[in-house]
Amino acid sequence: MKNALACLATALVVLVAGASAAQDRLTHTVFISLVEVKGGTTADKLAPPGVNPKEVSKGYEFKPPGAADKNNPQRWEVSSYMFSPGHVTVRQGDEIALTAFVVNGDVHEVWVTAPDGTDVVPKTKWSRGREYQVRFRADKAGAYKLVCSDHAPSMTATFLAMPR
Ligand SMILES: [Cu+2]
Repeated sequence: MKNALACLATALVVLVAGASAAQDRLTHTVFISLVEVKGGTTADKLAPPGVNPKEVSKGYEFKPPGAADKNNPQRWEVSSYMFSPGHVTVRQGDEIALTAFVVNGDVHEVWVTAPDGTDVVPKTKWSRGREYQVRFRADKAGAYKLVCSDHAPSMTATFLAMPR
């Protein structure tokens, strides 16, 4: 009888702890924009890069002197596609309700991977001017990655799940 009571008390403690851990779990509503930031200068001020930025990442664009501006042969331009914000911190077990809006780039092929590399949001295409909503739970501690294959590796957003 004493053992049965001890078991019951233990079960209650586990139940209460489980309930409070579940209540602790938050849903984060995150708004992300897919954007392109641009920069440029002229070759008389700064020589263009020796390595084409497109060889560093598909997310970087480069217009060399002569191609950037027909009226200014010295002008060269660079740009980078990115998720903004690109980093979000949550706690393990939290849910992320992501709303994404495509500002720049006609199409982005995106997906979300868990820290162990499994897909938590399957590959899909996001087009300019549209808003998309996806949800996933960060069950594992570590980095969940939103990746765009068209502009990898630089067009990546990280949802870092801190261990509980
Ligand atoms: Cu992209």
